Amino acid sequence: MLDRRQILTALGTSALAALAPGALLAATSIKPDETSVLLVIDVQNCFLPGGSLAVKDGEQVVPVINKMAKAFSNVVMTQDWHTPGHVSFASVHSGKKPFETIDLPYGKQVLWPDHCVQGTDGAALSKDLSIPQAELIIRKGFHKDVDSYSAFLEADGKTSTGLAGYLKGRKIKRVFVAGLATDFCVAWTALDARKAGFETYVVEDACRGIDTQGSLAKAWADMAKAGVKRIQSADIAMSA
Ligand code: VGL
Ligand code: ZN
Repeated sequence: MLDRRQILTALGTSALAALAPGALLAATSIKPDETSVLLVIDVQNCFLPGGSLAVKDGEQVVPVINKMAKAFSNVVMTQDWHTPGHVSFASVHSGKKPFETIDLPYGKQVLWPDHCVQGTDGAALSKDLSIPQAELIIRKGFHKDVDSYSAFLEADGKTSTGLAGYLKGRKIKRVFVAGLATDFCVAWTALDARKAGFETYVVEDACRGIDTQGSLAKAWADMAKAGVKRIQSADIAMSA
């Protein structure tokens, strides 16, 4: 009979590491630190049930985000914040309907129902969010002729929101993205976070997507290619 030491030798050290429960935990549990930030994207009434651009099951992200946020000392939220008559609204393009696309000077634009108009109740953050430590709210999409899905760069690909500079100034290295919608503002934010040099995670169960014309599958493929890490909220360590 082999004794314990002989079995371990036969398995080799890498197999041993994989078998050790502590090592398994260390491999799957991510502990946010002072260099980490949680970005809570667009958890606004317009994207929630009853809203003008309601994301299916969007309300389900709120308790997940509230719980996860307790593991972060740095939390930044975003608000989609459009002018009345914003260029992304189908209503300002004659003959166009929501979810159709048009070509704008900066590229292809999906057209949306009117949503998140500055100062309206639809643009307000969900009253069910409970993240008192949130340190900054970035508003985006406030230039009438340019959309901004990303929290970092407007859709022209060059106008900065200032978020990368803020995070770098605060010595942030790791960005965790959650909220609405997976395939638009979450994905564009995560892709730009990578471009800006941050280690980037998207917390899948803390997001919900719109999924128009294959957008959700494309978003995950683009994020994987860019090195965005796809995780679940259970992968985040909730205590020391
Ligand atoms: C969003 C479509 C239009 C989002 C914002 O938050 O994902 N989607 N505006
Ligand atoms: Zn919008």
